[in-house]
Amino acid sequence: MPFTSGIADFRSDTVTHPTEAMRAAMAAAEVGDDVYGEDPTVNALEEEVAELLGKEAALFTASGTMANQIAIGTHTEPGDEVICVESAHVRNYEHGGASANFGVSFRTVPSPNGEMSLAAIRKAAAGVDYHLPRVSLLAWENTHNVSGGTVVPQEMLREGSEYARSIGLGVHIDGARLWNAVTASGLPVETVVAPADSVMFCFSKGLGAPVGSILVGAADFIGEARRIRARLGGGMRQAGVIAAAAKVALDGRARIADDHENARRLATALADRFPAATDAAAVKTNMVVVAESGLPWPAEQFIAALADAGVRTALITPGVIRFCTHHNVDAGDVDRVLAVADSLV
Ligand code: TLP
Repeated sequence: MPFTSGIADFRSDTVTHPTEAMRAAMAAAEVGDDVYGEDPTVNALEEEVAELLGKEAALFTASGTMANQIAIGTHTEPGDEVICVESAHVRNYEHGGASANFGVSFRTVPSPNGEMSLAAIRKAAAGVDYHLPRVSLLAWENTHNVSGGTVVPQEMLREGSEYARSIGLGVHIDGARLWNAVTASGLPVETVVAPADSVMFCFSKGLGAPVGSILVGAADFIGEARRIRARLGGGMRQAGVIAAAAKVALDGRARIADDHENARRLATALADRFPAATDAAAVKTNMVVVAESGLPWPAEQFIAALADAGVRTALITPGVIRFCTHHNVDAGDVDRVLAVADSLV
């Protein structure tokens, strides 16, 4: 359902508003003090998600950043390094949280699309014995945000994770958009997350809930994660109110396929007009990235013309515009983008 404001906001899938069903569930939610483990709605959600993902336990968190930070804090000791792609959210978009909160830094793998080959992981993990910091964690991002919601090939994820575990590393998946990866791959969620010790996903992105993410893993890992969540000030008391909306969002996850179809149509139509700006074949989930270098006008001009037409979008990295689809933009909003592009040509 489009925003009642008439604005089509493609800046992110974080911008969605709760549906009527979410608001009704929030109003009716049974609550308790979650710091005492007494919120029945949070407890039910954590149990359901752990079972769905084939792990032992789960921890509801205020945000994806908090879930990633807790995971890093639980897997590492100060001075350790985390292997991830150089464009990873955990490295670039969490305001230095890993180093500020836990004294951890990153050993990065160059990657245009979130992929890390076995050879690249081996190379990154090599040489730790005498001189280099200990590496204790391998962190994937699936889907990978800044490359345009790309899905990490499952065999690569499995093989790299198996190697990492064989040399004693923990394995975490930043699955902020896990359900987009699951929808695009057609694999059971349990299979997608099986290679990892911990995984987080967000209710507040493609699933469309107003607030909340969840960290999932073994019971002892989640026990320690709960302690770290408290340290970060992340205990949320009567959080059943937001967990209820998250549950409605999770139950409605089949809708994500519509977002993928809208993104695919937008990418195909933009690629028809500006073949060097966007790679339609690469669009498998709910994002379309458009390179300024392939457009006939500066990105800022396109963004401003879209804004004049009530369509919001933004740069995700310098020179790259990102369009995210979600439950508050529809096929008509895709047409609005294309009409602006046509009016400028
Ligand atoms: N991503 C946001 C911005 O921070 C860039 C967005 O608009 O895409 N992991 C990944 C892969 C993410 O994309 C995000 C948010 C997070 C973690 C953090 O989630 P929140 O915003 O809930 O802290």
